[in-house]
Amino acid sequence: MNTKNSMQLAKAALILLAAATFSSTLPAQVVITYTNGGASVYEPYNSVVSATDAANQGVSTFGTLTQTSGSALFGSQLNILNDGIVFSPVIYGTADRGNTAFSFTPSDGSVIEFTFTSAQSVGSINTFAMSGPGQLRSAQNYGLEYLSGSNWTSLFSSLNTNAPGNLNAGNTTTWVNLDFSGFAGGSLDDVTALRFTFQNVGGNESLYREIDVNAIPEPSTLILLSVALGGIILFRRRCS
Ligand SMILES: [Ca+2]
Ligand SMILES: [Ca+2]
Repeated sequence: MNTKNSMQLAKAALILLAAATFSSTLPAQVVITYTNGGASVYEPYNSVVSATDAANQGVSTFGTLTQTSGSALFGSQLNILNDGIVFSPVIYGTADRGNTAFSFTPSDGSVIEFTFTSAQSVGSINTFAMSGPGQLRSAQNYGLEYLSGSNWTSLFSSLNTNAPGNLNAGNTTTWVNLDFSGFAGGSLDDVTALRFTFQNVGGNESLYREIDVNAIPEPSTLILLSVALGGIILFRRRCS
């Protein structure tokens, strides 16, 4: 190969490397989907939600759920958010699906934090709200941040209240899905805490019923270390 060809090859390799570096540094997008049943169709009584997700009460990965700012309105309760139930006619009766006693109803600007007992690899999050017929209370709006190491990072500052089914377009959104599969490796990694900031919907009347965090624990540094040590020992044995 002559010098000119070598130079052209090197140049092409540099362009490819730059393109690869650029594409790998593009910001990942959280894909947000709003589920609704259609006009005047509300969350069914027997909603499919998880009682075993990473943030559920009694699951080993769940650390704490605390409200760090604002208040729970109308006699609502924070621990409704991770008991595995959107609504149960057996437990609550069918008289009023919009009953605030069976919800967490945050004041405008309320902040809650989930912590985990170990770093999590988060694939998706589902948030559920519920209302009685003709009410605004199933509409949702919040911002989301996550903690990795000692750094909080904002994923988005608010939901789209004009999305089909949300506040300004039918009021029947009851299920919001946050999909992190666009992130490197297909998940949002090294998450030790999540912070939700709730915004005013319908005069602070969103009746949140459940937050499901679908995640798996990160491989511990101990496992990584033992794998690395095993590799070194194997390499030395093969070389000797
Ligand atoms: Ca759950
Ligand atoms: Ca619940």
